[in-house]
Amino acid sequence: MRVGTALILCLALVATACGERSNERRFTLNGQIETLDPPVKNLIVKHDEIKGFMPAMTMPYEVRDVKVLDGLAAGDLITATLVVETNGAYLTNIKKTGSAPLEKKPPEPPNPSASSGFELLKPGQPVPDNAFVDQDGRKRQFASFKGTPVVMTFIYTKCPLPTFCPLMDRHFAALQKPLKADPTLAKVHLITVSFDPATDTPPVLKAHAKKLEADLTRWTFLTGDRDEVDHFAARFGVSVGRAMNDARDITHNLRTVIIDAEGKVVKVYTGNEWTPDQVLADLKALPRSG
Ligand SMILES: [Cu+2]
Repeated sequence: MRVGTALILCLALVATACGERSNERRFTLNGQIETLDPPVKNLIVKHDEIKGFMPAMTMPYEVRDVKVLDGLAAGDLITATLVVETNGAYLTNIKKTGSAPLEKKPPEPPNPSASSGFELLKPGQPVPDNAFVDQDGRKRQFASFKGTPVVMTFIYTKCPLPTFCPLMDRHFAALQKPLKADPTLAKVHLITVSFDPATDTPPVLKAHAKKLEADLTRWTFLTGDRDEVDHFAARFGVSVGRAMNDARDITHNLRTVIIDAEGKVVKVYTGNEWTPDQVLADLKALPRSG
């Protein structure tokens, strides 16, 4: 009897483990290490297209075990396995295949105005009053959000990497509850702007919002004319690259912005390292208005 129970338990555990593994997808990645800081479990890799998953790009990747970085250095050409899970992604089986001089290029211009003709917004400057369309297909001027502090981020719903746009979505979803619970922050509005209007039409954004259990009275999803969205996003340092042969093939960075009730920039977070707690602390530090 006891043996039987134990056996059933074992089988259940094996089944769970298998089930988890089936959510995991593995891809072969070929590229070059651009930056590697051994104490950090993070390396920046410029890599080729991963067929069926993502275009060629340069991105930060995590490793689960720093040991896999032993003997590796910036400039090394590598082949590795990219493991993509529901809520994360990491590199493993990293093998050095050679090395090459690193391409010399500034990582990101501190001010993209030179290339885009648009000045980066500084804290205290007003956010431009761009025209958008929301998840219900309604026209929305950005200025219509004045009166409450706003946390805004930029994404596209087809983003393949769980540590990029989907992480921004998860962070925003996680912010909903503490914002609602804190009377001093209850009015804060969340805005997610998609820079992929070709795919992210209002109905797609609406379905995306539903999947995230977004409370649409406090969280709005916007899109609009592609060039206008690009220009608006560029003012915060967002750069979006699209493949010549397929506009849905997108390479991008991340920016998340805190905007005060008067519609002025307070703070811009770069990358994916900010946490909901940090945003909550920064929102609490805002001077009280009305
Ligand atoms: Cu993305």
